Amino acid sequence: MAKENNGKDKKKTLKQQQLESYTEENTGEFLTTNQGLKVNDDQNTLKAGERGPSLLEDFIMREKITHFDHERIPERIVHARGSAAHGVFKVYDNKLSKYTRANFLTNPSLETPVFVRFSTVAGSRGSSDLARDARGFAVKFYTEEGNFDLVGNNIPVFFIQDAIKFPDLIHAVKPEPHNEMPQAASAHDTFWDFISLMPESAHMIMWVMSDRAIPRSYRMIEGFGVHTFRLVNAKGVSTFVKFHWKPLLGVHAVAWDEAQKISGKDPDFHRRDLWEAIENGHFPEYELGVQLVAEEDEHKFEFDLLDPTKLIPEELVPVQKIGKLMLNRNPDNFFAETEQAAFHPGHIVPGIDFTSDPLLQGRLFSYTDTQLIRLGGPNFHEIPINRPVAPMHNNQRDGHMRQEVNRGRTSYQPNSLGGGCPFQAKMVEGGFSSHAEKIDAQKVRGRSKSFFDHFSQATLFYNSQSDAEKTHLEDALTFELGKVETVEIRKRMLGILTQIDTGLATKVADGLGLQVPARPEHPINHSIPADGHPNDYQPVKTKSSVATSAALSMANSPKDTIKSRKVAILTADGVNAAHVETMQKALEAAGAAADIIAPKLGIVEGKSGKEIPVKSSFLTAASVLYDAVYLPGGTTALAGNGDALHFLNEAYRHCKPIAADADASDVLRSTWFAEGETPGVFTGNDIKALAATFIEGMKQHRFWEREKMGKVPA
Ligand code: HDE
Repeated sequence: MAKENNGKDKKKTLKQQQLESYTEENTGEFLTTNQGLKVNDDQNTLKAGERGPSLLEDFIMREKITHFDHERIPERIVHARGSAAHGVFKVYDNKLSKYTRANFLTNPSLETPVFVRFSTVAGSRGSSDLARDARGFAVKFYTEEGNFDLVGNNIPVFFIQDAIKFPDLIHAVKPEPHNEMPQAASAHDTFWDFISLMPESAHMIMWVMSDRAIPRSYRMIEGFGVHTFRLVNAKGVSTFVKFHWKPLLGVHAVAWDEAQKISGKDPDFHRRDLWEAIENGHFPEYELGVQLVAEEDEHKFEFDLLDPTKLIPEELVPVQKIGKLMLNRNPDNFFAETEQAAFHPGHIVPGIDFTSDPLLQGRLFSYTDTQLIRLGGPNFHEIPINRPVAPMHNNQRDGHMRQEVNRGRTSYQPNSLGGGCPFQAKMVEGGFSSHAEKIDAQKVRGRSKSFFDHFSQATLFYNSQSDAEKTHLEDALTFELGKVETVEIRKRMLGILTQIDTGLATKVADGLGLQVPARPEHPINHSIPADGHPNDYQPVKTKSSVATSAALSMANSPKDTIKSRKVAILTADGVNAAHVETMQKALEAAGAAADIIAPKLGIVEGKSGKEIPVKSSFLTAASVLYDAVYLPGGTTALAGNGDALHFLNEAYRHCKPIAADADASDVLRSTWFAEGETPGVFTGNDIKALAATFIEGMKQHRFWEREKMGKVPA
């Protein structure tokens, strides 16, 4: 595959240069202890005689084993499973300088190094990438004014409105405490018990039950900052902002049946996809977008900008694209970089500030706290991946694993012995100063009434989905609640669904063999505090001023490229080698990769005698690992090959584009879908024309309308 742009040849970013000073390579070197002592045998312990006991004196063995014993650190309590890459961010122009003094958002000549980590939320470090779950999208910008972390998700809203509920939410979704099952799955009683008692999660539930929760690739997800933040300009004027990432490849998902199968065939599917794309020069790209709301417009919406269970429909405030992120380098070492990266929504730079969103406020505490236990002490900012490229100088000292050797006598302020250094920076000198938000309030442990509409945007999301997306959402809810054993919880969830859409509730109830409960006149809220008056906490449904929003449906995502998609070419001896070559060339010219699959490894011999090297056999390949399938003519042998027929049937079931030479009909006749014309199945003997139609079909990603014809038993 052609390398479009080799990140390694480009000028090294400041961060890359910094990281390189910490790298180590063994090539051509002697083996040493950690003290630099050359070792002449690290395969045999020092013993009292060849058959005698090992000696305590053996410092080489002790050092090797001691280090090994301490290799593991606690995994992240959430987002434990992740993959990351280095890249760069560049803003398009200086238009945002009206709103922010952040240099990296206003200076188009700056290329800011970034490190981006994608993750699932609930599963452990070794769990499958394809779990039904939200995805983390955490970006660390190493700006010249300090690190800015945009620690977002691929879903623009969250389950809860207040950080104090986060431990409850996570305890409910994680494997159940008595038997530690199920791994990386929300389809179990404790999760739905919690959710069915938590009406504020209704909107988020629509998103995590949608196909957004089973992405095709990390390169094909959106990202959202979720909370409303502030941009602050040089005059101190603040503007509310929501951050968005939009992938250039569009937003695409897999089918749920496929996701479950990928989890077995290749649990590293997303990790591998990201790694390979970058190695092959298909650098993932995302545009950064902002929705801006003037301070004086804070209360003009039917929802509260501080409520993290709400989004701002793009129909009300358009997303302005302001810059582009490109991921162009894989990490050198997973542990040193991906695992030790410490993100924090509280890492901000001048020109960006927080709002009082109660979820964000709690996060500002949690992220440093969690690193103290996970990375082992207060000096985690000195780990190479976490170091800013901006200089660090302060009076913080000592602690476990301190790296910096601070010179001088003074580590306090004010001082005269150290010349008053380090100096505090005025705003004009780049000093950060918190936005002077006026607050005049009484202390209360409670919530604003403006947070009480839990259902309108859940309905907006549902109404904005395509027919296929609606069906997938209904199926997902039926699946998840079907795994719940406590019937009362299923019923309570149906009660919540009636408040979102009675049609949806009816379909799910039908699948569960239950009656749809009557839609309550007043929406229920089971989470009323013991000392609260029930009416004080009743959810209210406000009429949304937007009926449907195009941006909420993946069906409206750009579908104009097949770059980096994977195509399986099914072959057997006697195959039409000329057609294989033409198809392969056409696909590669469009940026896709085409793999030759055959009954066994080695080579297949074309009818012309041409030998074609085989990439995978049916034993190691699987249709779920590909985006599309091509079946050339001359493959009659596959008509009697169960693995090949399963491959085709399964690709058909998952609504993938399939191209076949007209004279491959002997094989097609043996598949489930042989009869008649169906969407996304392309046949013909003019190979160039077939390749062109196939490529156009692949741009559509999936032909979901096929599902209406019934499921293929594959
Ligand atoms: Fe997190 N979250 N979170 N979160 N979060 C963590 O920090 C937390 C929330 C998100 O790739 C932890 O370093 C609380 C929303 C991402 O390393 C922890 C609350 C959003 C990542 C933590 C939230 C996120 C984390 C675990 C509710 C989307 C992975 C390890 C108030 C905007 C970052 C760590 C990475 C990780 C706490 C809610 C995104 C425990 C208390 C909302 C992408 O600090």
